Amino acid sequence: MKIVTGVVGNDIHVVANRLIDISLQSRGFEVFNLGVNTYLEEFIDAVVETDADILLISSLNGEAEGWCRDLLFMKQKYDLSKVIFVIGGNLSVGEAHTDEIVPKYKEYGFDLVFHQVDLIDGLNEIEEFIRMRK
Ligand code: B12
Repeated sequence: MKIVTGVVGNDIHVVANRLIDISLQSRGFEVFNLGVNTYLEEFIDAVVETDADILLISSLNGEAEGWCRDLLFMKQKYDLSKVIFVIGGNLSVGEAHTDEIVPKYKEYGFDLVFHQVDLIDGLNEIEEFIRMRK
């Protein structure tokens, strides 16, 4: 399966991005890693160009909300109904409850939302989600 990944907006935290790339490759995904400092439009362009099955966005500095609000609009514009949209990392600035964060990002159009979730647990859940969808 093809997966586009990267770190959204003005965020330059690169370490998790490298780990995610390596972990996804070791699980057999074909990875298109756009790296840090990537904007939503660039992610969507890459998904369309590569015909990706999954878009996995990371945010570590907590500012993803502002950069991802237009996801629903983008999804409609390009008919991305078969693509799985995932976001994870630190999804708020400062303290916030997962119970508040997850529904908010789902409203923006994400299928899976991982706020401060361990990477291995998150990737296991993504693979389970793919199995259930088939
Ligand atoms: C190193 C670091 C920096 C370096 C980054 C260098 C680089 N090029 O990578 C520098 C010094 C540049 C930096 C800058 C800033 N930083 Co900084 N930084 C860190 C630090 C100390 C470590 C981050 C790291 O690499 N961790 C190692 C990786 C492996 O772990 P991770 O990032 O947590 O990622 C894991 C999970 O989040 C998860 N994950 C990530 N993405 C996804 C996606 C999915 C789908 C899943 C399932 C899981 C997942 O898996 C990863 C592996 O386990 C953290 C504090 C900390 N101890 O974590 C702060 C931290 C991330 N930084 C923070 C902040 C605020 C900033 C600045 C805004 C500070 C400032 N005022 O300038 C700037 C922002 C710059 C920018 N434009 O983005 C905050 C974010 C707070 C928030 N979200 O509320 C933190 C948490 C520090 C803190 N406690 O306040 N930072």
